[in-house]
Amino acid sequence: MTDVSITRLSASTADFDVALSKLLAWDDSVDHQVNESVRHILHQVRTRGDEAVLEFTAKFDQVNAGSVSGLEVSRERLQQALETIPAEQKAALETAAKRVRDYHQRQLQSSWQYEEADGTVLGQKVTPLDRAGLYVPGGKAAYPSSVLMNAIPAKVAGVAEVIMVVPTPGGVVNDMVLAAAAIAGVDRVFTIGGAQAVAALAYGTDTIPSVDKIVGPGNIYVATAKREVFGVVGIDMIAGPSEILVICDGETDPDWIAMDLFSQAEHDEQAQSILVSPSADYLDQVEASIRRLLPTMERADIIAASLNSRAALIEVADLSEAAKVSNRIAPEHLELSVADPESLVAEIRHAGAIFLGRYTAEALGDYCAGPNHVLPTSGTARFSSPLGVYDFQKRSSIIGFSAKGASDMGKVASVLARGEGLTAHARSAEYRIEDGAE
Ligand code: HSO
Ligand code: ZN
Repeated sequence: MTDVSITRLSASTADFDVALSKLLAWDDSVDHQVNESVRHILHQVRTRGDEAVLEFTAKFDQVNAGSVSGLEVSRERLQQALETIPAEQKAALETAAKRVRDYHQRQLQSSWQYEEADGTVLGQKVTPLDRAGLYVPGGKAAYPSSVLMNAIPAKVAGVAEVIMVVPTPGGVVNDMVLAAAAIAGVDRVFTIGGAQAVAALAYGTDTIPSVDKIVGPGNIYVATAKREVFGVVGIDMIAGPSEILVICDGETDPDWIAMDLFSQAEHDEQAQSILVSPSADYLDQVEASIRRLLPTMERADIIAASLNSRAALIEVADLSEAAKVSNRIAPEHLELSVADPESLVAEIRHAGAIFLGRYTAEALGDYCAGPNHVLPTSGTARFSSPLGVYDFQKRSSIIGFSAKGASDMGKVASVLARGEGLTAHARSAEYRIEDGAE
């Protein structure tokens, strides 16, 4: 069924706020059944290690390996995948990887230090994580581009070991995913998935080393497992369905905008595509394009379901009001398909990635622009940022007092410590107070 009926809203109506809130809500209700089975899997892997990983992999993926080492993909196999995929795919992956690497290089943070007049030294030491785990979904959702987007920032940060897990239901391996892993410099790959893979990465087994942080998208079982192991290891964000919001002044080819909306809608029935424009006539034109183009789409069913349940065409008074609506939504992807995107971007406060001008299709950002395609969804761009090198670096504070500094600050610390009733703290600081300085 590829019939569409898309929600139409106007920012000038009294019930706009209520209608918008309704549009943005999506069903992320917890599934107790899933929670329970994830907890069981985590416990089994934590206590029984490799043995449990093997059992769950046989049960869920129908892959029977004699040992977990048998589920590791050799470096030769990764290299072979790289050499056997079509030359055009290899070249595209390499171009994308280079651009992603160049962009992320600029995010590298370095350590810093400064000295106060009395010789006291303060600073921040930046170090990469030792090990990161990268979850790659199996089957149709196995995106080679996501391998690049997750692994390259880790490598740029200086993470010594990136360990990738990818389920291979029925033993089917995606060569483009393996090729992307080779290009991105992934160190080890295991063909395991689901909550059992998350557990193995979090707790470690005899064969699979434990990591410090787990990143990468996954289904409800993977997301639930990541939430559960958070604290034992770090995790990236838990991504919701993809979203795109386009602000258009009414001058871009409506077919282009229709296809941009489709590009996120085709990810998932729950994906959200929104067009905001000051021209009601233009909204009609894009809607006509949507109807005409939809039957030509391979994933028409998913697109139709997404558009019918979560899309909207929103009329606003002007581009400033469009920016306000967008800020309220805080979309994952925001296209400014207008004549002067630079001046409009000044009004944008919350968005995962901002695409400037009519030529900048969001799809370019998904693959090869350079910035990361792992972005905050569901309004979380209000307080969070794209995945980046900084997610794989951490900071240690550096504090070094001179004798004079220890004496001066010792007096301050002593007063505060005694105020808190912590005598050992106070006396520890007081030992370092120079008598002469009293
Ligand atoms: N748009 C997705 C990323 C992606 N697109 C991967 C294509 N492949 C993130 O919202
Ligand atoms: Zn995409």
